[in-house]
Amino acid sequence: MIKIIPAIDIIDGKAVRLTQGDYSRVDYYGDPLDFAKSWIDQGAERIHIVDLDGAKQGFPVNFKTLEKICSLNIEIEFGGGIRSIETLKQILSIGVNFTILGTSAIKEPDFVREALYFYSEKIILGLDAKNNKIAVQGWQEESEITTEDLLTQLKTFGLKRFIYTDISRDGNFTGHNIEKLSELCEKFPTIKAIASGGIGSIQDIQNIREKCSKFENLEGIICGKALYENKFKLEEVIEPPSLEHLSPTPSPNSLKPSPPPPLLKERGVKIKGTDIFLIEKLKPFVKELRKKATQAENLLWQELRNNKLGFKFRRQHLIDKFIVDFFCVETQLIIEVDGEIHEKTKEYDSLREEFLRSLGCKIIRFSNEEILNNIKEVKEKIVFTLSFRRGSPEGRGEGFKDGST
Ligand code: AMZ
Repeated sequence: MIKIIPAIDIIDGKAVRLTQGDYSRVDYYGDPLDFAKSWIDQGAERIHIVDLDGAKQGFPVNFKTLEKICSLNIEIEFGGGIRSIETLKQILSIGVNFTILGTSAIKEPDFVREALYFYSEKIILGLDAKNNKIAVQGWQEESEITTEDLLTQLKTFGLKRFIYTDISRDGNFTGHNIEKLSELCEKFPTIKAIASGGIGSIQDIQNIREKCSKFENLEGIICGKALYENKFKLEEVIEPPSLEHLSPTPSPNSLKPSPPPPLLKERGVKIKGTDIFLIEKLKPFVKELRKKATQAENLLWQELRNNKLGFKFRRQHLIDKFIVDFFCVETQLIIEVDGEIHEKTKEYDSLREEFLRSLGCKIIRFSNEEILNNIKEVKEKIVFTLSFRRGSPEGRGEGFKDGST
């Protein structure tokens, strides 16, 4: 499945878009953190972040902003000003998953080789081209090296991913350079490709999906300005996960597990004893909620209880000071059932979710109707999500007896 990757370019702590990379044609859009949260809410799996000040100056400038986005617990690819192994390590240490190297691929080849030697899975080559020649230093300088030359060189040093941007199309909604992208995907099938630049409509995304469906190495499509200019919403172009290959208990080998999220305890969140007074105060409320459970909640509980899906769930579970509908300790999956009350508590809910996500929890939601009308599909979705979060050692849930259930 090709990921749709929303982009946040940053200048002076603000989310911006340039047109064709020109720093004098800048549109300001607001707080990068707000955009990141909105992309996450709309289902983004990864966010593309560029420090444009950093790309120009040769070292990351908007580090604090990046750190804040990293704390949201979403996969991040980041570039702009990474020119030394020390900077690279610093960027990885704050939780960035992939680092994008552009200028240094041309100007600091030794560093790039070292980076590929130690961190090949975490390096993405930023292949930003004008007339097929690589541009560097915030795209303000052009080199004589072609996209193919650079890919051929770096492939021998273990390059695993590249982002291809046709600078002439960036930020001007003329569609991606699919011809060139296809050529590169075909010529370098072992390197994963991400398309960037030119996306202005849902049709532009559809065109890439259709014309490049044969390339298994096409990993993603970056969308920037089109989202900021409301050409379409991210949630409209993110494909829902396919459930076709699901069996009720997927084998660990049939789906690639992601590394287990650290337990809340490991993240230093004290549950027992955090605020005994508060827990004691909330306990009757928990009981009350259980008594008032809706028909849908009860139906779902019948499916989740007693390890029926292979994982232990708790209901009306207290995490720190928040009560969640259903919680799987091992995978830290929260299932929320939305009812009328959620219409009135939207603001509180989003604060609560932000906090819970920051602890590494994954939240999925269903409406009462969804559960009552199609419990089978609801179950499949839960099993699907669980399968991606499995992989914890036996008995991880042990020791999590916080007295809160
Ligand atoms: O828009 C620009 N002028 C621009 C831009 N988007 N200049 C650089 N960049 C991005 C590249 C890549 O993701 O697309 O910065 C990153 C590379 O930075 P550096 O510092 O490694 O060249």
